[in-house]
Amino acid sequence: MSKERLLTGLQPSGALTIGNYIGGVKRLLKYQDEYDTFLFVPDMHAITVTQDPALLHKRIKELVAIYLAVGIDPKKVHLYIQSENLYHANLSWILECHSYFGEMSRMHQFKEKSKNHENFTCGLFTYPALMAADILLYDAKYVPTGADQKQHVELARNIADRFNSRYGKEYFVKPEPVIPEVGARIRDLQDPSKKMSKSTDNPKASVFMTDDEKSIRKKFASAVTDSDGKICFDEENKPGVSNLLTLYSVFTGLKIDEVVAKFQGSGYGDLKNEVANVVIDTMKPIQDKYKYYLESTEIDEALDEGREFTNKIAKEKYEIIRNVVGLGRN
Ligand code: ATP
Ligand code: LTN
Repeated sequence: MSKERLLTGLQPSGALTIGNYIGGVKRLLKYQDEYDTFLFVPDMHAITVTQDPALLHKRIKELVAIYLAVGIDPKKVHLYIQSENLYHANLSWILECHSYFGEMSRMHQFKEKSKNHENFTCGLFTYPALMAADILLYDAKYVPTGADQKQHVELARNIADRFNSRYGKEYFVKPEPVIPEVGARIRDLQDPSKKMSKSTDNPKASVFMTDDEKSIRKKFASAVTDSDGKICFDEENKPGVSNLLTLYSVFTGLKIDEVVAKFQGSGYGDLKNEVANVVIDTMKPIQDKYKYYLESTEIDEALDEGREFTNKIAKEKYEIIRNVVGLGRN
């Protein structure tokens, strides 16, 4: 039996944090064996806000290098760049013409990102139609994302439904969002009331997957804790210490209780030091591979292959849809 299709993308909006690693990238390793997996870099989504062109090129490459370094196998996964496939934008236009201003206006991410700016782009507003195109082009059944993207996948479902019923056939597969069960949410090291995020303004707040040993140690050493000096897990009253315990737990596989027991009688300094050790031990081999891939031809080989393969599939789907809505000659 052929495998079901799963598709996802991570924006190249900055270096990945250890939060992204735990909550996003690591999951992909399991998916690549279980599903027909499409993993792409949504670079066209990135330019909905202003980008430095040279930096964007660099980040796209770095993101692919990280995927390969953690163990994404391009023999199993279709790895490609959104902008190298013109059908995404073409289908996006057709889908925009099958979506409503009202529903787009209700998207939380748009409301959030536009609220403090006078000049936001039209692309920021129509972004969910492009995301729907990314998904519907490939008949993807499952779409793993963070919780903030669930509404966009639901919109893609609604657009698919509307399109199918308007044209009287199941032209598009209705995708399902796959949101991780409330697993470990890694928190900002300087303000543990927030989640650790790659687009932070404070470099001490996030540990990046590519940070060197010295900066990882420094960042954990200056992580905000509290003044009572006791090591116990209490996310509400001791979010900083609980975050460190969570990190130790996910990086070692020990249960939280076991971690708390292990650190009884230790000070915060020991805990921070040990957390830094396990993070460094996990990241070091990934970083070595990352450096290797950045210099190798394997990134281009994987992306060329992904581009060829996905262009064929996307063209077929796009031609059907173009014809169905009455565009061009039939
Ligand atoms: P940005 O700062 O650009 O919004 P982000 O770091 O908040 O990025 P997303 O791009 O929103 O991350 O999410 C990518 C993936 O990483 C998602 O699967 C999300 O669940 C996971 N993720 C992001 N931050 C964390 C975190 N702090 N802890 C656990 N998982 C996380
Ligand atoms: N909007 C997503 C990235 C993204 C995506 C997609 C994810 C663009 N197109 C299609 C899954 C499927 C984000 O910002 N994380």
